Amino acid sequence: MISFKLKNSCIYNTPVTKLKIIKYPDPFLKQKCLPVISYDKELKKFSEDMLTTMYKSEGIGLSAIQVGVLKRVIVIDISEESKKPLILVNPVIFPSSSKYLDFKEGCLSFPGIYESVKRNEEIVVEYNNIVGKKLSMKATGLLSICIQHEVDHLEGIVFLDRLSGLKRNRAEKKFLKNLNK
Ligand code: QAP
Ligand code: CO
Repeated sequence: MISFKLKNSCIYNTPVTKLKIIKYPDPFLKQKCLPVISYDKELKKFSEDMLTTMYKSEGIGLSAIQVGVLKRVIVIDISEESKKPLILVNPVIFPSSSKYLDFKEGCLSFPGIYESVKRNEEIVVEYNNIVGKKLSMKATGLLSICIQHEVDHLEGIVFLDRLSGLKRNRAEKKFLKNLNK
């Protein structure tokens, strides 16, 4: 076999992959994710694959744990035409008002169920971008809810965990029943 190395070569098309989304009640989703420490091209490719997976599944948010990776990475795009992707690495949330909001949430790990969850209306999120630069932003409304939902996943928390006992049991039963259909 002849091996050689091409000089000045360039990859024009990086293949994008749709990752498999882990569904509830897989116990994998209960784990805690670890901070990202290296901002390399593998992390960049992974976050792009997460976005591809989210867009193909018609989601607005996805966390790394949902695709089997225990790293503190989330991707979000709440824009109408899927053109404003956000990649947040090692995100930390600080509620910035005492106002709350009830919103009917869904989750790509719970296809078909939607339940109303109470969350902080306004937050500041500190995070690193894809090259490891420390940034912070204020978020309100749907973006704020989505960031809180995705950061919960990094702690092994799913949205049903945020419901009261009775509502939670009802929603869980409904979801599990539809699973075997
Ligand atoms: C989390 O969830 C979220 O059941 C992201 O059949 C949701 O992208 C935060 C989805 C709402 C705030 C508000 C769910 C797609 C997508 C499904 C999602 C489904 C297809 C959920
Ligand atoms: Co979710």
